[in-house]
Amino acid sequence: MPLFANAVFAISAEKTDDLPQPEGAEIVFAGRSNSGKSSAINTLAGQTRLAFVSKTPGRTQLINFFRLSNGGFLVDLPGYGYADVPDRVRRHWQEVLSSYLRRRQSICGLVLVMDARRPLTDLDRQLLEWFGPSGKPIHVLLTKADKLSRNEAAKALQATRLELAPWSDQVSVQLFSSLKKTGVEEAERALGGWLGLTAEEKEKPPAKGEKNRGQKRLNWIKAPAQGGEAGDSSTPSEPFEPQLPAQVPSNAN
Ligand SMILES: Nc1nc2c(ncn2[C@@H]2O[C@H](COP(=O)(O)OP(=O)(O)OP(=O)(O)O)[C@@H](O)[C@H]2O)c(=O)[nH]1
Ligand SMILES: [Mg+2]
Repeated sequence: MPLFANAVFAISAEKTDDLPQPEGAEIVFAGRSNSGKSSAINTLAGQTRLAFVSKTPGRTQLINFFRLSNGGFLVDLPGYGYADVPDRVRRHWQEVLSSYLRRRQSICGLVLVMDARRPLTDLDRQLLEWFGPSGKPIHVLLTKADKLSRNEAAKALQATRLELAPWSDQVSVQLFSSLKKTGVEEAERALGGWLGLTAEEKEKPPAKGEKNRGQKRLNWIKAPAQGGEAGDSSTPSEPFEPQLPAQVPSNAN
């Protein structure tokens, strides 16, 4: 059973004021429009229509929260970099995203979703600039890996890891495909770790006369997180002053 199989839609927010009170640890999915964020959430939840997927870029226009059975959340962000958006809307989203990523204490980690064919665009780097100073973990999914040959995919992975090597304490990178369902276990390990969930292989005691004696079941169990319960948004995390790149809009005159 997928790690996030019990995820259910909780709430949508259009602007920072609409954000729900932090209740549990939030795993945020961010990335360029059409990179496959909503698809990745569906894949990790083992569902087809939890998050809205579309061929048309820019379809996720709200911050969507999906509640997990352990009290945490998966958060699907609107994509950036979609050209066909009025400036006013683009600015609005840039402000909402940067503010959410920089200030929300309950975020426990960022999943940066990038098309394996076009990783680390300027906007992806800007996102890393916004979130990096938090010191919280970042897991990169190089999605649509099925569109590359095995060799090309390995090269994309290696090149991205190399570029992000200076932040290897904070950043991990993997290949992923929602279409082929590849990379799911690796992603589950990374994200489950943030929520204090660990895979434990348990042998089911065979009932008398039961078939499949000794069949193994993979269970995800809740492990105590440091500084509080797993999924506890009160887990200590210092506020930080982000180092904003020059192109980020600021309120200064
Ligand atoms: N081949 C392939 N197609 C994918 C994969 N992941 C997503 N797609 C397709 O890419 C398109 C965009 O996927 P979404 O999951 O909606 O992308 P998104 O990042 O949520 O897009 P926005 O909400 O617009 O930011 C859809 O047509 C998906 O079917 C994948 O791993 N492989
Ligand atoms: Mg989406």
